[in-house]
Amino acid sequence: MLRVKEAYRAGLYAGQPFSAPNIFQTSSSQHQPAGSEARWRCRDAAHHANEDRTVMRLSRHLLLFLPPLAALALVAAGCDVDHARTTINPVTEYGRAIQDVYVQIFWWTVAIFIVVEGLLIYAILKFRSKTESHEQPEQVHGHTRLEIAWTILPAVILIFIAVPTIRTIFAVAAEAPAGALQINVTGHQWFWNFEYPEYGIRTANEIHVPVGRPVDLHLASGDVIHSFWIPRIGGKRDLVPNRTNRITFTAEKPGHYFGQCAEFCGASHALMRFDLYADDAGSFEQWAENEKSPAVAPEDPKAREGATAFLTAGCIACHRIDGTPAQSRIGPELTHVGNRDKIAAGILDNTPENMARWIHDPQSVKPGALMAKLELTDEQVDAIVAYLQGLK
Ligand code: HEC
Ligand SMILES: [Cu+2]
Repeated sequence: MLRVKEAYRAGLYAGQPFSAPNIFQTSSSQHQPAGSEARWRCRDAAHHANEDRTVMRLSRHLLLFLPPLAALALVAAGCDVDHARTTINPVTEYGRAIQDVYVQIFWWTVAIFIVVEGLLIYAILKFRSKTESHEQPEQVHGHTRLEIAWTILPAVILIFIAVPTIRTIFAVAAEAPAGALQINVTGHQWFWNFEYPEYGIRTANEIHVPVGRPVDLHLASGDVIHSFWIPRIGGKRDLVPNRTNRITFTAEKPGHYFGQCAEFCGASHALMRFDLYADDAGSFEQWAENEKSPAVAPEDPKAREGATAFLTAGCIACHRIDGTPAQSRIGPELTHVGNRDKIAAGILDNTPENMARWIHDPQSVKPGALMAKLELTDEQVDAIVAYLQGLK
């Protein structure tokens, strides 16, 4: 009987609670004394239990490899050559303020990890079973001092995390400094319009800022809630209908920074991108000078044909080209669309082929796009493309 119990325990400890009670039942239901057959079965069960323990030991070794493998996968994922979308390499004081909190919390969690894992490993080694006995260890319930400690300690850690977090929340919500460059941003399904009141500039999907000068973004929405996010500049901040939110930052390094709407806003939310260029002061002024001038009437005959088609085919219902009768602001501003690197809110390179494809069938590029698909001949589209590409 003792052996049966042992086998039962062995089976149970090997994670086999079902096989062992079976043996127990067989031997008792048949009212057999610990006879030969029962003993044979028990030995068999103990043997299986041993085998199971070997398997478990093996799988435990395999488990040991999991953390390094996961770490390797993470490192490999970090090897992405395109760092345009990283938040941990900020180029503004705004981004750095957020990064600083992130780094502080990171080190707090590293310390907590080391302490907790250290205690765990210590306990595993110190209190592991040193004999083959499978007796239950002494069970401990309640330890007032320990319970007080593990309630107070996390509270203290939370305070250490909360103080810099709240301080940063207030710091990044501060008013823009005097002399900041104001840019009004309007999010639409699924593109961005930008307005520079100081320069009288209106543009879309491509935003230029001068390095070293504070920028004061006024964020509004034309329809639903969007979120302005340029990972390397900082963010995110929502664009809420009937409300103006603000972001202020100073770009510290010239460069091209990738932006993306960060709040689900409908079918093509993932295709609502934009680009920020931080220019040195000279090239910013040059860009601004060009942007604020009205569109120049084309001379090339095909482009002239395109200009007429643009005004008559229905495009003016939604688009604005400064210096022409097209003055609607439902769609993106097109006054200098030929100068932009991308079209369709960062989705397509601004090539004549892509622009023709877009005008022919916007919804095939961007599901649900709110630009009308007009019935135009290939010649009309080619002429319009020649016109728009010439709007430098
Ligand atoms: C019903 C309104 C509407 C009409 C009509 C319309 N568009 Fe658009 N257009 C839009 C909207 C909205 C977008 C932005 C789509 C997006 O990116 O999601 C757009 C985007 C564009 C873009 C890309 C701009 C950029 O910077 O991303 C071009 C080019 C364009 N339209 C040209 C035209 C031409 C040419 C016509 C006439 C054949 C036309 N549109 C007619 C609403 C319209
Ligand atoms: Cu959006």
